[in-house]
Amino acid sequence: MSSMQRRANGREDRRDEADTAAAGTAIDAGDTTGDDPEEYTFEDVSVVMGTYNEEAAIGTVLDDIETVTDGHAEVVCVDGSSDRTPEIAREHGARVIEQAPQGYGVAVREAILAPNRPIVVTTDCDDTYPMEQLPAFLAAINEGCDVVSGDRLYHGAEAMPAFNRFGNRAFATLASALMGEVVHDTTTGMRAYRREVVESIEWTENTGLSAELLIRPLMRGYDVREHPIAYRERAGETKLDPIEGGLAIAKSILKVSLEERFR
Ligand SMILES: Nc1nc2c(ncn2[C@@H]2O[C@H](COP(=O)(O)OP(=O)(O)OP(=O)(O)O)[C@@H](O)[C@H]2O)c(=O)[nH]1
Ligand SMILES: [Mg+2]
Repeated sequence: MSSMQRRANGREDRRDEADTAAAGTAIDAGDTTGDDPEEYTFEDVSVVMGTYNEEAAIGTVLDDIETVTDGHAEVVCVDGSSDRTPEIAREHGARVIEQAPQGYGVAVREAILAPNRPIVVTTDCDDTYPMEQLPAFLAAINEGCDVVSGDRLYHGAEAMPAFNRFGNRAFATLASALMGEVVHDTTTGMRAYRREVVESIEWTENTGLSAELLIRPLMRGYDVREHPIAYRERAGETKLDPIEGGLAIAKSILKVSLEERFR
């Protein structure tokens, strides 16, 4: 039986277990060397991101992915830049899809759906997320998770601007109350997903896409687990207006949670 068939057969069981699987579990890095033919390796992984004028960070982010995955993960950038970001991405072997800048979610949705490897990992292209955690994310998928979500707030996220930290805690509280399920970080950019999860759901949000990508799978009974991660200070300029973006995210959390509840 192929690993994909084995996992598809186990899907209903995992959905039933999902109520207890949601939050705050530390995950150990497991065997990602590929010795077990039933396990996914980095050859099954696409690391994807929206990139919008990130020339200060993209080289470091792509170098880190190359080092950590030994060059085995595929990298896809959906790019709307007017600087050298796409050239640097191509020099590092990434696949670059050009797209006029239309916001975070429009780019990331395209980036998630464009490749066809069975595991997709999202990140921001600003050097805030620890690519050295990729083996732990893959190990969690191999343990049966459908979605592994990097929880930046667990370790305190000191490098995050205080306003954003407050907002992110508020979003998590709001989402937890609406879902009836405790989550700690709804707006993280670093997650791993089984492809079948992202392909089976219709995504509607833009700035709020990150929250939507957590809320809809969780409320549909997928095995979603938060994994604590460190968070670094951003390289380069933010692309998000904190007030306008924050309001859009709060609206998305409300809309998506209610849609899922009454689905
Ligand atoms: N292609 C594309 N990428 C985008 C767009 N908006 C944001 N991005 C990318 O999406 C990622 C997230 O944007 P950020 O500016 O880091 O937003 P954020 O993480 O909420 O804010 P920070 O706390 O400043 O990091 C980055 O890699 C951006 O380059 C867009 O309109 N088009
Ligand atoms: Mg960012």
